[in-house]
Amino acid sequence: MLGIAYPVFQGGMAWIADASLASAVSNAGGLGLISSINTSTEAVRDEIRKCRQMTDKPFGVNIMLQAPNVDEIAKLVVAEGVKIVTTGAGSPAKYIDMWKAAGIRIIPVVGSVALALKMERRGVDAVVAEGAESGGHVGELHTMPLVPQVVDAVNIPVIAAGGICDGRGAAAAFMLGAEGVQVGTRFLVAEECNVHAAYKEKILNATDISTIVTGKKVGHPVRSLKTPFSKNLAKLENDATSSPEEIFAMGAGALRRAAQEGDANGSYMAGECAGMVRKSEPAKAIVEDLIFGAESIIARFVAERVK
Ligand code: TUI
Repeated sequence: MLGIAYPVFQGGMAWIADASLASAVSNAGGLGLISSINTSTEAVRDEIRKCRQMTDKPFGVNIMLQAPNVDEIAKLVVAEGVKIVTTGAGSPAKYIDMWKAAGIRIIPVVGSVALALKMERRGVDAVVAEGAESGGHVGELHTMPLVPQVVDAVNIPVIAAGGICDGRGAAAAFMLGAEGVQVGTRFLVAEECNVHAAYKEKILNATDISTIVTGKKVGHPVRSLKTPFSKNLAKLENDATSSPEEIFAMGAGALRRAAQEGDANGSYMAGECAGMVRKSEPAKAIVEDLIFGAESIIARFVAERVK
C-alpha cells in the first residue's frame, strides 16, 4: 500500500522529526515521517522539499491536529504532493475528503476502537493504534489490549505503537494482529536525529521508571521524562487557577525548549521504553533490528515450541 520494504513507521515527533531523520528511516526501508510542528508552515514546506532531495523512497508528514496552523498544514501537504499523512491528537475528519481527492494515503493515530471505526467509515487507509506507553500525548488504553481490539473491529491494516522499541516488541505487536509498528523513542537517539544532545543523553540514561504522565486532569495527558519541570507540572494540575489551555501551551513551548535547546526547564517527551534505549546508532540499524529481530524471535519460537 505504501511502497515501503519494512512495516516500520518512525513516529512523527513534534519539533524533532525533520528531513534528516525521516529520510534516513525511509532510505532504510521504513516509513520516515516529518513533523508538522515546526517554527512555521514555511519551515515544514522546506523540510518536505529537503526530504525529497535526501530520499527517493516514500515518506510522509505527521499532522498534529491541535497545532495552531493545522488548516494551513493540511493544505500544504496537498500542494507539495505529499503521498502519506498520519495524524495525531484529534480527529482529522474535516480534511479527509480533500486529502483523498489528492490521492494521499491517510493513516490517523487512534487511541480507541470507537475512533478507529469512525475513521474506517470515513475511508482512511489504515490506522496506528497507539497505547499509552508511548511518549507525548497519550490516550487511555495501553498497547496490549488496544491493538487486538482495534484489529478485531476494523478491516483496514493496523499499525501498533506505544512501548515498542526492539524486535521483541515488534514480534509481540505482530502476534496481536498488527501489520506494522510505529516507533518514536528509540529513533530519538538515531545518529540522524537532530534533537538536542542533552535530550539524547537523558533518553540513554533513563530507567524503567523514568517517565510520568502529566496533564490528565486538564484533558491533555502527556508522557515525558521525570524532570523538575514535569514534576512541577504534576503539582500545577492540582491548582484550580490554571486553565487546560494554559497547561497545554506550557507543554508545547516546553517540548520545543527541550528538543532545540536542551533546556533543563523543558519537556522531554518519551515513551516507557526509554529505559531500554541504550545506544545511539544509525536509523538503518534501528529499522533492521526491529524487523529482523522480530523475525528471528518468531522463527526461534516456532522452532522450539511448535513441534
Ligand atoms: O499525537 C500524539 N502524540 C503527541 S502530539 C504531541 S505535541 C504536544 N505538544 C505539547 C503538548 C502536548 C502535545 C506530542 N505527542 N499521539 C497520537 C495520538 N493521538 N495518541 C492518542 C491520540 C488521540 C487522542 C484523542 C487521537 C484522537 C483523539 O480524539 C479524537 C477526537 O474525536 O477528538
